[in-house]
Amino acid sequence: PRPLLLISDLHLSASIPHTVDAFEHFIRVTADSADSVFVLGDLFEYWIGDDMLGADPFAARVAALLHSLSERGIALYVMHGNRDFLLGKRFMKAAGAIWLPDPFVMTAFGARIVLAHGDALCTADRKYQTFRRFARWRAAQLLFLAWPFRWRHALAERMRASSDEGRTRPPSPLYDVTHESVEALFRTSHTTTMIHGHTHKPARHQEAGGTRWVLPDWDLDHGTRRGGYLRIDAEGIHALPLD
Ligand code: OKV
Ligand code: MN
Repeated sequence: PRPLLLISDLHLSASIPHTVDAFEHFIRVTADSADSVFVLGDLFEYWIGDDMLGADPFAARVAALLHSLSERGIALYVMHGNRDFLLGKRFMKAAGAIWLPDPFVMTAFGARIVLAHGDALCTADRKYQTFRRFARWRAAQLLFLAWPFRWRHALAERMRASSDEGRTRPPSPLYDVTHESVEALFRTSHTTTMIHGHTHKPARHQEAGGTRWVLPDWDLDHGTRRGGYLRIDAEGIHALPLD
């Protein structure tokens, strides 16, 4: 049986060409022998509506690249992240993807595994959780999506600029998952294995009576070579670097 591959937090945009190249290699070469590819959120740096597919050639190019997976018989599953939670039906169709709710429990090689983006687990960051509740509200989304494209683009630019300013180094524990939320997700999902991204701190933790795998973010454009993926096969779960 072929392996499952999981990635997250690529934050793709036309302004990070080396990361885009690494992603293209992953889809064309690394994933070629896989059963399926799971994207656990934040594939894109931002997403302001599926009309980006018509307005932004970069968005259309990524969707077409993803579509090559289903054409080769490789299933593609896409979960929303905190940045691209407006990815909708039109994108999923263009990418040949199946949308996954967050959290999602799957059975792989006989094991129950809970998948999540990870932002909902960062419950110490009250300010972010308030934004999340508001922006995931159906009415707020429909109102935002009804705005002209250039207004949405301008708001997104401003929000991203102010979020970059607020970034702390070293990252504050405020932006990591809390033990209580991890424990609660293990309990409610009846699992002892969890995979998520978002925190940009790739690791394998033994905690709350389970194993918690954290996916790496990708960045090959700032003098860095961050990135990688998880592979699940009959042998278990393994963290792998990019080729
Ligand atoms: C996404 C984040 C920018 C973090 C706005 C309703 C509102 C959706 C939206 C606008 C912004 C997504 C969709 C983006 C996430 C940022 C900066 C920081 C921490 C509304 C529904 F408010 F107008 F009603 N948005 N975009 N950030 O640019 O992709 O997650 S985004
Ligand atoms: Mn994220």
